[in-house]
Amino acid sequence: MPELRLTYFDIHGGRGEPARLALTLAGIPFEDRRVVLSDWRDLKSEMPLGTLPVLEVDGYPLTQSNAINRYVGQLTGLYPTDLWQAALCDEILESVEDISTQIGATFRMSTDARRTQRELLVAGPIPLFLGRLGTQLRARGDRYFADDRLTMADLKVFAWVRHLRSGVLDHISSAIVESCADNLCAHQERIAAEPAIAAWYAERA
Ligand SMILES: N[C@@H](CCC(=O)N[C@@H](CS)C(=O)NCC(=O)O)C(=O)O
Repeated sequence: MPELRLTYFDIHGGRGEPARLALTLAGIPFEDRRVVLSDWRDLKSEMPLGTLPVLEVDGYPLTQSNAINRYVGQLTGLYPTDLWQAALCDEILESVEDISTQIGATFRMSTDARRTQRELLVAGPIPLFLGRLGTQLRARGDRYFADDRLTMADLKVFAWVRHLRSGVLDHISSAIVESCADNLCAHQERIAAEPAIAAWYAERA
């Protein structure tokens, strides 16, 4: 097994969380390097693309969260080996990335611009996406997004939905998921109840 160090912000959720959870579920040791915002300015220039997450594999850095998710997914057995199921898994990884990018851009805005932009997202793109994601989950059996079992796609959706429901995003109601796609809430709660995941968050409450 390679030596792994995953660098990401010291938050619950976000782009680094699916890889943290996958490695934890599989019991694969890794260094969970957490960056506090006050240290980020100095660290940013050391990162290959100036962004996080970064996974170092035997000292070699890998950027781009979904590249990390696919690599970690294969390492942990949480990425489908069947080509079609892998494509379905990728579809979800990339869809969540699209909407996360839109929300992520609001963090860099002024207070007023952030409010306006988040209100625009709440008025259209977020509910639309949640509804469609819920429909996809239902069409695939209403438990998992690909391969009839837990994969990186589920962990990516889980981390995003958990973040939305936590209420930490100003101007985005924590009830938005429930009102658009309650099956996504059930999906999130089911994954949260996995013993290794429940223990992970209990330790970091
Ligand atoms: N497409 C990249 C986006 C990376 C990204 O924007 N990461 C955010 C955190 S989730 C970041 O590093 N923000 C701090 C910055 O850009 O200075 C990926 O998927 O990894």
